[in-house]
Amino acid sequence: MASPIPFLAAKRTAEGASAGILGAGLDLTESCRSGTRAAPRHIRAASYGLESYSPILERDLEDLSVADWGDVEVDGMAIVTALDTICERFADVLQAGFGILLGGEHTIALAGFRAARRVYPDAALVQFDAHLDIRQEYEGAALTHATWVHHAAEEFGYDSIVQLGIRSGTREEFVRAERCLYSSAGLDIPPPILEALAGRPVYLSVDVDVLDPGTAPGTGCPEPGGVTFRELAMSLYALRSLRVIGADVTEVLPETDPAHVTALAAAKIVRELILMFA
Ligand SMILES: [Mn+2]
Repeated sequence: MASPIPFLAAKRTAEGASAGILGAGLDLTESCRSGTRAAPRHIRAASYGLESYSPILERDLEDLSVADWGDVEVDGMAIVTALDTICERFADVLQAGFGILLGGEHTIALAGFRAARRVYPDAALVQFDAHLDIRQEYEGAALTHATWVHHAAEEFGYDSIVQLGIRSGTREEFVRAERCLYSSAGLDIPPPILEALAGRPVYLSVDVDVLDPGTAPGTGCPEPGGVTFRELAMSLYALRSLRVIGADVTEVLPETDPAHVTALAAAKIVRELILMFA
């Protein structure tokens, strides 16, 4: 396991922290290319390139206490055990306060959402992603980065799931996604859906491939036609009224990330999420 690099002003211990970061470099089921296991380290390293202050939010990480919980060791584990292990550790992070899970492949979002539901039984999932990820199975496997939303829906109900930025999936996936509380190519949540979420704890899952490959080329399954960083950031700011209790940022692939811009985008998303919700 790579030794954790503190995120900006992060402390090493969880005590008294208002937010916690946990790395989960799961890298088992990628279909396009692997390498996401290195992502948590690269995202933490990229955070050194950012100011701790957000001029849009007018808040500073230095006014908060962020704990770095290190990385979950998942090397050599089968997928079921790996997800259980991530869920256990992340539930501890969420018990302590607002939590960020750093991927790793997007499958970790199932562990993240399970942990969220364990701590907050009524939690809803808001997914930013180019892909629906709602296949029933993928290449003969049940638990993969392309099927995790199907599992989340079966375990916790389609009415707990909102999908944004979607621009890829099979015909069957798009039919199944109609059962979700909301599923859209757009990034905005319509007022009635926002209202439905307003009374519930919310877990956010951000796959960096929701961004256009021109903005975030370093990802496992880049999908043309995505949004700019600014557009994604604006839609995250629009969630400020919600009670977001945790989030993941997944699918950074360092080896295809020229100039580390994708890791940098992920780090900035993490900063803004902590400043908004911790
Ligand atoms: Mn995706």
